[in-house]
Amino acid sequence: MRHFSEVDSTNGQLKVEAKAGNVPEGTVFTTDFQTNGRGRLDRRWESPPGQGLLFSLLLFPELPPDQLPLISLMGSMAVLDGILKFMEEYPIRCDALQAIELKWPNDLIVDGRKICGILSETGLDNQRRRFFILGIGLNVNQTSDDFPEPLQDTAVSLRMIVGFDLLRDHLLRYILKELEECYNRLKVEGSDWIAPLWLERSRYEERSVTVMNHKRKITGIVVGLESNGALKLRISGDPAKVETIYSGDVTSRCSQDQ
Ligand code: BT5
Repeated sequence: MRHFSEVDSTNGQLKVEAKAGNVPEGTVFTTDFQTNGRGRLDRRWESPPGQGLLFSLLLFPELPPDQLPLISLMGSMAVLDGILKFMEEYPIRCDALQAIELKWPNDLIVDGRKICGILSETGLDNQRRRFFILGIGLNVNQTSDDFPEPLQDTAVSLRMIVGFDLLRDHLLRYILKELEECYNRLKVEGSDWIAPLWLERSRYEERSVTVMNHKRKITGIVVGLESNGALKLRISGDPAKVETIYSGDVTSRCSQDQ
């Protein structure tokens, strides 16, 4: 584990080291502040100094490239379990944590507000081995005012849910333990369990969702996930048509009876 008090992006730094073959599988880069925290599609991840968890984990998964998105789904489940197990250590019961939900493909949300985002990146090292970087940003101790203006209505932190500050280092340890357990399961059992488990835990099946995919808005009912994690939608207005969505942003999700 390497900690930076400040860095441009933990994903960016880890990618440089991974490409050069300088770092082994399992390496974690963490920081208190990113000057250029990155989201997907050149978006930014904003986190004021010392309040969130910002880290990147290096893996060398033995999966075909089209299966790699499963690692992001696995990562979001591991982060959620890490949070829940960490909070079990606190003497106070926080039922509000049950409101944390998985959002396809890479987020955790609470009442529609984002609490965690994942940026997955791959590349080849100097021996042409494919590496995978799982970059995780989790809002921990921010108050609403700590988020920049445009995020104040769309972002939330653990502190805002439970009402008190949390020990970020301990939380990180819990999350890394969950990630390690999931990754070991992936190595032993293969990846078949990830998509069904994610679908069950997200309760996405049979729900109506709207996805923005390359500026195209697609609304439909979730009929499942492909084995590689892609979303299968029965398109609204054309029930015979099932479309597979490989990337995008879910912009709304209704329950079955809405
Ligand atoms: C993500 O992208 O959600 C992936 C974020 C990954 C961040 C981690 S931090 C450690 C590692 N190093 C990096 O440089 N990155 C990773 P995306 O789905 O594209 O969402 C980005 C959008 O989320 C932004 O455009 C904002 O609207 C919103 N956002 C930015 N910061 C946020 C925050 N702290 N909380 C909630 N939403 C945020």
